[in-house]
Amino acid sequence: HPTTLIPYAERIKAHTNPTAIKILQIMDRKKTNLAVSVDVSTAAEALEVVRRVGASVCMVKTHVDIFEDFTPAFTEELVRLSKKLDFVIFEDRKFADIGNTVSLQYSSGVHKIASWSDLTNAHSVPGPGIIAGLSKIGQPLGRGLLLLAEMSSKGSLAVGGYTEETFKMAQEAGREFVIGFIAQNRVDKAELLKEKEGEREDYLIMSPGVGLAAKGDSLGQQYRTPRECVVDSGADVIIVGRGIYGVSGGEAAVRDEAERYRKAGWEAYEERLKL
Ligand code: 6AU
Repeated sequence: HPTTLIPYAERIKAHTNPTAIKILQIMDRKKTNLAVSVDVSTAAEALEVVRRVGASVCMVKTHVDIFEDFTPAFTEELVRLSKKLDFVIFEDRKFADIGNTVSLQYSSGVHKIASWSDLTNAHSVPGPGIIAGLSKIGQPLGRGLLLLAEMSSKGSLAVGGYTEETFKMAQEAGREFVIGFIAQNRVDKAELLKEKEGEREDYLIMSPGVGLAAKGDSLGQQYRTPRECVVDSGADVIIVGRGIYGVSGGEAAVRDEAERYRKAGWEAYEERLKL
């Protein structure tokens, strides 16, 4: 795939969305394609994990609706840490409703996601209105959106024609707001990429379901190694949750594990540039 042979730094010029540019700049600057998912049950614990792994990641992914103790103080502190430790914030909200509803869910409620999260994601199942509803809120703020084109879980229905139509929906919407996909493969197939005035269409592929130890969990999650994701399947960013924050051995162990995944992801990226 042509995109996978281009260094992250060189891909910056193919983007106009501020969040996409920021992600690629951070990846290049910190030598990391690792995103850590902090799916712990309290905001306090999540901030502890972020302080430990922040130096090793390009992105911190949250599910703020999991926290028992969510307050706006959490997002204030997360934003402060994102500036201090140089990472992008990704609230993994997986919007899945009509445009009008998702624009309210994105801007309002307790979480006010658009006000603090650089990046979020959405299912394509409702059709292009979901992108229009989210972009109305997020694009003026410089936010970015990923569409879920495939999932890591066993038996996922996001395959074949669904995946292809999701790619086309993103392509139709344009790259001002939709900057890539949650997927297990390069869903932006080379033959579908268009060139406009010499500018390549460039999408960021972010892959969850990554583990160096486990092969899966008891609820259908399936893991691949960083190398399988980045070299074999062409992922740009690897997303790791339990593999990092779930490691036993306390604070230092979590920090070391994040470094181990960062190295594995970066070595895989360097390997694929030589293909
Ligand atoms: O590494 P884990 O299994 O502990 O966590 C994986 C994280 C979770 C999931 O909600 C999320 O990645 N995820 C997603 C995302 C990021 O959208 C899609 C998917 O297909 N599989 C998946 O696990 O926070």
